[in-house]
Amino acid sequence: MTEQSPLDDEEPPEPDGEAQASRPGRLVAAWRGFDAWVDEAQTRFGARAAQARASATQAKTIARQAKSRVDERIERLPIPKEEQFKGGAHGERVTARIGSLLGIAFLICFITGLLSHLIQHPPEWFFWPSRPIWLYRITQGAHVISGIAAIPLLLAKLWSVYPKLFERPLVRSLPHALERLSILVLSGAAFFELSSGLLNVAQNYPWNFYFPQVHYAVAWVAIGSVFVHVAVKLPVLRRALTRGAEPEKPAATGLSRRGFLRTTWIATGVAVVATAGATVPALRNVSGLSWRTDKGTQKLPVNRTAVAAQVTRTARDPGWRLAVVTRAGTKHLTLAELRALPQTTAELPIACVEGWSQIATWRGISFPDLLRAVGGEPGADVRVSSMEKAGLYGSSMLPGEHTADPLTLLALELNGEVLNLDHGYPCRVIAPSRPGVLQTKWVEKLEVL
Ligand SMILES: Nc1nc2c(c(=O)[nH]1)N[C@H]1C(S)=C(S)[C@@H](COP(=O)(O)O)O[C@H]1N2
Ligand SMILES: [Mo]
Repeated sequence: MTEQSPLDDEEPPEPDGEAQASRPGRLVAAWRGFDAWVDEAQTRFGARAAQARASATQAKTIARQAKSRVDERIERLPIPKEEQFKGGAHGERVTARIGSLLGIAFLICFITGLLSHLIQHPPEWFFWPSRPIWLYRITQGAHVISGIAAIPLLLAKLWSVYPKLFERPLVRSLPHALERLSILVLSGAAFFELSSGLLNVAQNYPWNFYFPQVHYAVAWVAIGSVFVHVAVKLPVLRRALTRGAEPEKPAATGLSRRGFLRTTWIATGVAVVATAGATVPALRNVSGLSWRTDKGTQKLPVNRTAVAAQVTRTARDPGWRLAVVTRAGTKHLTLAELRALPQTTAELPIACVEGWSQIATWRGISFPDLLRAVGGEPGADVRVSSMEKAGLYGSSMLPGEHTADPLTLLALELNGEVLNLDHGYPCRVIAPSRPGVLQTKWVEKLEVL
C-alpha cells in the first residue's frame, strides 16, 4: 500500500470535489489491476510452457520407443537384408564393370538416336552429309545394335544391384532419398527405351505416330539420369575399377563373380549376333532372329506394301504424270518422258530406322540431271510428295546437299527390273546416307523450293 505509482506523483488527487478525485484514483486502480493480471498471466503461461516441454519430451520418448519397436519387428520379418546377398553377382566390381559397358551402350544409342532424329527433323543449323553413302546405315545400325546389347546388360546390372532394394534404413537423408529416386527414374526410362525400341524393331512401327516422339523425349530423361547416376557413383566406380586383382573369394551360393560376368558377356554377344545380321551382311546367315532379310520382292524387304498404302490404283494409272513445281511454273512428265532423260545407276543401301539395311542396285534420273531438265538448280531443297495420303511417310524433304549429289535418284528400276509396285512404282526417291523413312515411294509431286 505504501508503494507509489508514478501516476501518484504526476497527478496528486485534488483535495476537494469527490467526482474529480475519483478519476485518477480509478486509473491507478486499473493500472494496478492490469499489472497484476499480466503478472498472473506470465506465471500461468510459464507453467503451461513447462508442461508442454515435459509432454514433448515424453512424446519423443514414446516415438523413439515405437520406432525401435517397429525396427525390431522389421528386423524379424522374413525380408532379406542387403548383407545376405553373397553371390558373386552382387559385388561392387561386377556392378561397376557391367555398368560401365551399359553406360557406353547408352551413350552410343543416345548419340546415334539424336542424329537420326535431327536428320528427320533438321533444325536450321543442322547439316548431314550425303557421303559416304553408308553413313546413315552405320549410325542407325549402331543405334539398334547398341540398344539390343543394352538389354542383357541392363538385366544383368539390375540383377547385380537388386539386393540394394533391401538396404536399410530405406532413406538416410534427403540426398540419399534423391539418389534412390533418380535410380528409379533411370531404371524406368531405360526399361521404356529398350522395350519400346525392341517392339518397334520387331513389329514394324506398332505405334505409328507416338513412338518416335515418346522414344525421343524419354531418351533425354534416360541420358540425363545416366549422367546423374554416373556422377553420384563416380567414387564407387573408381574404387571398384582400380582395385588390384583381389583374389576371388569363392561365392557362398550360386555363380561366382567371374561366372556371372562371363554369362553376361555371352548373353550380350548372342543377342547382338542374333539380330545384327539385319544390317551387317557378314552376319546375315548366322542371325537367326534377323527380322528383315532379302525375302521381299526384288530381293529387298518391303516396309509398307502398295495395298497397305492404298495406292494400287493410282500408282498403276496409265494417266500418271509426275508434277514438278518450280518458280517458273509446274511441269508434268510422263513415265516415258522420265525414261527418256539420262539415266544413272547406283548401288545404294536402304537403311531403315528400325535397323535393317540392304544394298540394292538402283537406276533412274539423278536429281542434278532432273533439276537441270526442268530449269531448276541442283542444290535447291526439294519437297517430295507421294500418292500415299493416309500414312505418315507420304512426304519428305530432300535437302540441297542431297539434290546436288549425282547419286540421289528418282529411281525407276531396282535390281535390273522395273520398280515393283511395293517398292514405289512408278518412281521413288533413293538417296545416299538417308533414313529409309525418307526414301519416299510412289512419288507424284516434286516442289523445288
Ligand atoms: N510413301 C511411302 N514411302 C515410304 C514408306 C511409306 O510408308 N510410304 N516407308 C518408308 C520406309 S520406313 C522405308 S524403310 C522404305 C522401305 O522401302 P522398301 O519398302 O522399298 O524396302 O520406304 C520408305 N518409303
Ligand atoms: Mo523404315
